[in-house]
Amino acid sequence: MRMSFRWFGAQDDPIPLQHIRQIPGVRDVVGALYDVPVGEAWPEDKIGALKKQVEDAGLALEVIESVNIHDDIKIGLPSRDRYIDNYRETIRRLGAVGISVICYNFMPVFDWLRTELWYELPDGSKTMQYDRSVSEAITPEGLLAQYESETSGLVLPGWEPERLADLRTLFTKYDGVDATVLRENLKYFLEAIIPVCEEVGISMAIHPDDPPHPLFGLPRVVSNRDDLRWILDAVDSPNNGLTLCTGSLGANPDNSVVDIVREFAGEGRVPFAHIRNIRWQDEGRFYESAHLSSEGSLDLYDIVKTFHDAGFDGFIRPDHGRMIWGETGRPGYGLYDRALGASYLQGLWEAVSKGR
Ligand code: DNO
Ligand code: MN
Repeated sequence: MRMSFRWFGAQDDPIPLQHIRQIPGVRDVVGALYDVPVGEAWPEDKIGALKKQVEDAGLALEVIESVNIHDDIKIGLPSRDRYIDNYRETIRRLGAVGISVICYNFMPVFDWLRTELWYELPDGSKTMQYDRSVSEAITPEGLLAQYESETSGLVLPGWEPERLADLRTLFTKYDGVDATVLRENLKYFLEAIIPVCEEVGISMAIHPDDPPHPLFGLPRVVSNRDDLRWILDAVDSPNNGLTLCTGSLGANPDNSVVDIVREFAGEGRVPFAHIRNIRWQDEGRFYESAHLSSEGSLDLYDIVKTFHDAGFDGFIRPDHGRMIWGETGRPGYGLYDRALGASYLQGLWEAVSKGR
């Protein structure tokens, strides 16, 4: 297991690499380029510069999160082939500098979604919350405006204003794209890129839908065990893998995260894991708790033990954390609670691996 930490780059992340380096046990950074428009091939010089920055700080860069997928690929438009070619080129260039895992998602239009970015817990910490009844009542434009005002200009990944500028047109393009079509389009994409991954030694790692159900009338096909099974079988290659995000899958109480870990990590199809906790509230509501089992609804001991017993040797990162100790900035991605998460997860791992 290699413990990693997500970093949004020198321009966008208030957390310097030097601080990440000081978190015990963290030697790997999960990074990305944030200034390349979705669909374009990532320039070699920018990839090289990112890698150099990370290495100069005494850390390693082997995991990219995310290389996002152009909506035309998800919709299945004829223009997808050009975007897929660009994606293949990006994979080759990332492979050339030693990247081994690419995280991505296949959610139409949006990435992860929360209805409350600054939900206050009884201890005064702030966290993100999701309330299904709110997401069913609000328009996507309404939510976008709320995010813009609540993040004081910080752009959340997957919510880039330029891509969302013409949200209605984008939605219209999805007319007729139901779950079956979306799935076939994912398969078409995987069939085109996995051979390149096999050539250059990269594992693709699809991130589950977050939250794991359809939104705004758009389908979602990466929400539960059967979805994951379908994706891995669609292109049955060790390079076609998962980002097993426990908080995303665990948001649906019907998903047994432990069973999902046992099955897919056991098959060696999980190159990357996001391990975090969430707390189910009443029907359709949850918030992102601290990582500890006692703070949330998922048993992180069981989850870590199952990863361990499955022989998991991929990358782990803590995922969204709370904002604590007066910290402000990017919701979910403060330094302190994620650092506590990284330490806790490593403590569990050590206990499980030494325990009898
Ligand atoms: C949610 C987070 C997401 C994730 C992207 C992957 O659980 O981990 O921001 O990174 O959806 O593409
Ligand atoms: Mn995640």
